Amino acid sequence: MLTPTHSSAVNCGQNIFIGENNYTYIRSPDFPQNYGDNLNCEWIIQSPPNMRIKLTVLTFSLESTRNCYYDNLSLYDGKYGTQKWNKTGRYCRRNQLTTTFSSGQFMKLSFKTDSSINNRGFNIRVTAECGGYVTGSSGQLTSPGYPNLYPANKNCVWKIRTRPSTKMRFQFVDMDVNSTEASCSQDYMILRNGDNSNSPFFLINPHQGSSEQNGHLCGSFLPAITNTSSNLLFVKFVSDATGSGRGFRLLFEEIRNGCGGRILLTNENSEIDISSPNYPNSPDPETECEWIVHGLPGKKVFMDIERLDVKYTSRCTLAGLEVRDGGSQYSNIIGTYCRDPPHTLESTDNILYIRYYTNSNSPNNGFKEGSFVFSFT
Ligand SMILES: [Ca+2]
Ligand SMILES: [Ca+2]
Repeated sequence: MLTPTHSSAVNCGQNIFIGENNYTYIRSPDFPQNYGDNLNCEWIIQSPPNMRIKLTVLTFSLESTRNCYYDNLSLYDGKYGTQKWNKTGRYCRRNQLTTTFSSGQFMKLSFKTDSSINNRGFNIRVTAECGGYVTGSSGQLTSPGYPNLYPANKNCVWKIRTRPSTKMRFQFVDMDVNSTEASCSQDYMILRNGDNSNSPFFLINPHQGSSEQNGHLCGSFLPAITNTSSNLLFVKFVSDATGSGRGFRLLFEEIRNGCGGRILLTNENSEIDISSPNYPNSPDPETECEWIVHGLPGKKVFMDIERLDVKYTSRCTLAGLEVRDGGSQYSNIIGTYCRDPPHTLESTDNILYIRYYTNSNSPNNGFKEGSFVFSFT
């Protein structure tokens, strides 16, 4: 069933697209002979939407040192299915690198060697598997092989993610999942309100009465259009050994959460309080809001920060309040604050850009989300 996408090994670095039901290999240069000195190779791998990348390590033999400083293979995962790289590891020792999945559609491998002592290198098989992060302001998710019959024995987990500070509306437009409809125990789907296997079920099975809902979906009747309570949706699809169907097609789109926006200050309305969502309670995880505040022509915009309480990190990487002297994210920065902000800030002209953000992706991670209030005069 699998067909090779390349007849021979790819060389020192390449962009690779790995399709469904295909495979290829990433090999160190000259494999199975020893690799050379002073190499710097980079491979970027992309899988189809709704799939993630699987690396299976067949051979791995580098100059082996404690911290892998001399020769190494580094792996980078594309965060949330994008090409924002998260370094996941640096490897050089035998058995140190095992079967690895990307979190979404993208992965990067970087191979570096120094000027002495070489080994055979590596031979890694690359395939695409169902599941992973699906990121976008809207999009669709389909079962493997859709609209053809889905394969047996699949277990796919997707995490759909729209932009921070939005919620999501999702809708099934096709569903043909082969199971006994009452219990959905053969082939089924599970949807959860969040991004992990502990998030609460969506109990939206149209075949099941309210007391029978078990979190499983199957059959051919479409569940109602539903909203999530954050920007995250967990979707699982399971098929057993026999009996199949077309599967499903699910559409999603983000809906605004009501944070941020444009504010016009006028003579009658010269002071406005704004705050983080849910203030004085914590906002949803991974909240991001932008405000653009316009003053009257020729008048400055003042901003009083009455209270700022966000998770402190150096450079405010996790959370903060960013203020810019102008009307966009590219305007000159006035400051980014996550502790002890100045009491008053002011614009040069009559416009101020304000961004509030937190990068906590789990509501249960134990840190206190920020809250603040400020006003303009
Ligand atoms: Ca070396
Ligand atoms: Ca089945």
